[in-house]
Amino acid sequence: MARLVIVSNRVGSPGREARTAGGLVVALQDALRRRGGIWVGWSGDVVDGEPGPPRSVRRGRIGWVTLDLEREAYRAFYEGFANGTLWPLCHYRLGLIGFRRAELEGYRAVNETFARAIAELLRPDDLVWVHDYHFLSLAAALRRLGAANRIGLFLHVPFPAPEVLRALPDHQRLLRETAAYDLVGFQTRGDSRAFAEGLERLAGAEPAGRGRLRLGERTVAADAFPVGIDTEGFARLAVAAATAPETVRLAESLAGRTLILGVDRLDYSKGLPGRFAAVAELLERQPQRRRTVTFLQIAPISRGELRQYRALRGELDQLAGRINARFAEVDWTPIRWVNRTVPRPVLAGYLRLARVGLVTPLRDGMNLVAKEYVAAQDPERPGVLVLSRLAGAADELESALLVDPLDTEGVAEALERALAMPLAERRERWAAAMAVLRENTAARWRERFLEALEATGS
Ligand code: ADQ
Repeated sequence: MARLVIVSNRVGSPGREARTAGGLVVALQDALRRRGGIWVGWSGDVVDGEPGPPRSVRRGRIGWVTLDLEREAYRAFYEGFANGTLWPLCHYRLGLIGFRRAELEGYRAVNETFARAIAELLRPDDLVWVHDYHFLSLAAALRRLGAANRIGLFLHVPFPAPEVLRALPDHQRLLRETAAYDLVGFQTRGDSRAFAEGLERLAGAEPAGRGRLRLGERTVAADAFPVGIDTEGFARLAVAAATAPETVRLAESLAGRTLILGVDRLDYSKGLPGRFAAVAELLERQPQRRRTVTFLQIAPISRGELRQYRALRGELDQLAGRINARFAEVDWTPIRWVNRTVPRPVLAGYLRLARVGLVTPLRDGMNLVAKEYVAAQDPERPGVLVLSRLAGAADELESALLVDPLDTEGVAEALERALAMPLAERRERWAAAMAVLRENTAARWRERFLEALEATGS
């Protein structure tokens, strides 16, 4: 079996145990353990002046190699092109896109830096698996350094349709660089199709059969590999968490009220203002629900150094305050707004406690919270998932109550329907969703991707 080299912006770290690490990290670490391999990523440190050489740690068959980044290079790469340009572009938010040539150059320079570090340790038959939009240019940089390995990219975010991609200056070159991968994997068939169309229409690639495209000398395969979770593991975590002190504390604080729960990074792609408005709409239209429900939104601050993220936080603070002021009574506030990360075992307990999981992104590659919510439920008394059609997860979780996140009234109606749903229907919908999650786990996702990557010719 070929050795595996994984590249991602943040790396899973040696000390992180399955209990605290997310399902994806565990799935990737398992592959490294079995095949032997290296995980390469940013160390999390920025330095002034020239960064030192990469640092390596080894535990058994897995090595971790991390790079520091120079402050300005990091800013251009991470805050600039990756999160200020590509993130809004991939989430169809043209109005939020910022673009600076220097940031695109900085992005390429960081991709180049990673390529040089990887080339140093690469053996000829290593499989290289790169993750996400931070590294669209990495394979091209590796090829320039002579790497003939099979190199795959998995994109965790959506891929924009050609008409949206066209807004990005120099998109042809970025597409050509992406075509230096042997395989590009996406969350949904729609994303995979958008990539193929973009490559054909905007960069002049030709279809080469079996989902492959030819561009100049290179052939790149594109396909959908929807990310899964460790379904049974998360379900077990939720059972164990049901009686944990944190879960009991939340349950007692509800004083018999029904919990509607949202859990997201604080990101404008997650549709939080619309979600708050939908809860307000429910309380407006269904006065009998007042005092009987509590909406808890957990959203740790993310990318707080970017203006759009700070503005969103201000907007949500205001909105939560206004809705609470409108509906609250001396012994009840409808919205609990918590900007904190929750340890995974605790999160599993909260998800199990919630009668409704409310997941309403305006666009999302997959959305694992939706899947975790389903896996965490008590099979005897499962809650109901209200899920945006624009999350990749909606392709698989057809038995959820699917909503259009911009339709505030529609989301409020779905909430009412979820709250009123008879137990038999809840069980039926949950069982259908759970069957999908048992079939497509994180481990299955990883194996499908690696099999497809091994099947590409280098
Ligand atoms: P994210 O945008 O971060 O990921 P998501 O998939 O929902 O979105 O969450 C990733 C993980 O973070 C989940 O396991 C979730 O439990 C955890 N998480 C979120 N909020 C948390 C909180 N408050 N406390 C603790 N844990 C929290 C990107 C893409 C997604 C895609 C994933 C994986 O944007 O579309 O599903 O990668 O491919």
